[in-house]
Amino acid sequence: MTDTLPSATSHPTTPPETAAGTGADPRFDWSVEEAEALIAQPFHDLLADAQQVHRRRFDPHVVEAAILLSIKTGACPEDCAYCPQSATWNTDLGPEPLMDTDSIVESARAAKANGATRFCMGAAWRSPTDRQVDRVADAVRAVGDLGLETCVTLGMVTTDQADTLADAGLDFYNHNLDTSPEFYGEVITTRTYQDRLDTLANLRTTPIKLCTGGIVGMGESRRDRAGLLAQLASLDPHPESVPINLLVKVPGTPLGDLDDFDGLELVRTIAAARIMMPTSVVRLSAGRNEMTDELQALCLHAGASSVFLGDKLLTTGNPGEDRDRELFEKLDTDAGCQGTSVDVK
Ligand code: SAM
Ligand code: DTB
Ligand code: SF4
Repeated sequence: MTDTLPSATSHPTTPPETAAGTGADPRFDWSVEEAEALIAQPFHDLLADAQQVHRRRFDPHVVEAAILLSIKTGACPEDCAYCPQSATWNTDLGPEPLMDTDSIVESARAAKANGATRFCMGAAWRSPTDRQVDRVADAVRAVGDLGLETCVTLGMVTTDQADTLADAGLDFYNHNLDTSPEFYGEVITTRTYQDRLDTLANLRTTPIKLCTGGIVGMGESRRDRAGLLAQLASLDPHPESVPINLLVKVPGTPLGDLDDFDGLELVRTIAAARIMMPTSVVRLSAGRNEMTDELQALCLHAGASSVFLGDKLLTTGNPGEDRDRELFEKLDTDAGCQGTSVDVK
C-alpha cells in the first residue's frame, strides 16, 4: 500500500439512453417551486435521476480531489454566523497574517504528493486590497507552476483584481452564495446577497471558473435550500464547481449548538444540485468529518464527485488520508483525477 490515495485511472462510462430528461441540456430558468418539488421527490426516484444525470457526463468511479490551505486566518470583519474566523465571535482560533509565497508553495507541493489535483487557498478577508491580491497572485503563479489547478477564496473582488488573478493563471475562484436570498440576513448582516452576486459577475468578466455553492444545516428550510439552488442554476453558464457544505458547528459561533442536520436531506440537496446543474462538478465539501461512510457514499451516489482531502479544511477537521483511502477503496473509486468530466455521448 502506498502512502498516497489510489491513483486515478480512466473508466469507460455507459450513458443511459432510456431515462427521460436525464441527458438534458442545462436550464437557467429553474423556479424555487420547481427546485423544491425536485428535492421533495420520492427518495429513490430522485437518486435514480441524479445518478443518471451524473453518468451522462461524468465517470462515476472518479472523485476530484482538492486540498485547502488557510493562507490568512481569522480576525475577519464579516459576521457570518457559521464562521469560526469572524472576529465577531469568541472561538479558540488564533489569527494569523498572510503566509509568504514560499510557505504556500511548500504546502502545495505536499498537497500534490498527497494526491490533490487542485490547491485551494482561503483568506479570511471581507475584500482584499490590491497589494494583498498582488501577493496572492504571486502565490497562484508559483502553485500553478507545480502543475496543480489553483483556486482562491478571498472575499469580494473588483474586476481589476479579478484581472490580476486571471493574469496569474488562476483557474477557479470560490465565492459562495451560502443560502437563499430570504434566509441570508439571518446568517450575515455585514454584506448583502447582491454583494456576492456582484463579485461573481466581476469574476465572470475573466476566464476564471466559478466555484460557488452554499451551506446546509444552518436552520434554513427546504424552501431556502431550493432557493439557493435556483440562484446558482440561474447563473449562465452554471458555476463550473458547486460546493455543498454541511455546517461544521464550531463552539463560540451563533450556530455552534444547533441540532444535527438530517443527512438524507443533504443527500436530497446534492441530488437536486446534480440534476439542476448537469455539467457542474458538485463537491461534498465541509462536514465530511462528522459523516458516516454510508452517508458519504450516498452523497457521492447522488452525484457529488469532488471532495477536499487532508485532515484539515481551513480551520476545522477533515477525515484525513487514511480514512479517505479506506473509503474510496471500499467504493471502488479513484480520488485525485483531474477533470472528471467525460464527453457527452
Ligand atoms: N472570506 C471569504 C468568503 O467568505 O468568501 C473566503 C473564506 S470563507 C471561510 C469560505 C466559505 O467557507 C464560506 O463562504 C462558507 O460557505 C464556508 N464555511 C465557513 N465556515 C463554515 C462552517 N463552519 N461550516 C461549513 N462551511 C463553512
Ligand atoms: C467551500 O465551499 N468550503 C470550503 C472552501 N469552500 C473554502 C471551506 C469550508 C470551511 C469550513 C470551516 C473551516 O474549516 O474553517
Ligand atoms: Fe470572513 Fe469568509 Fe468567515 Fe465570513 S465566511 S467571517 S467572510 S472568513
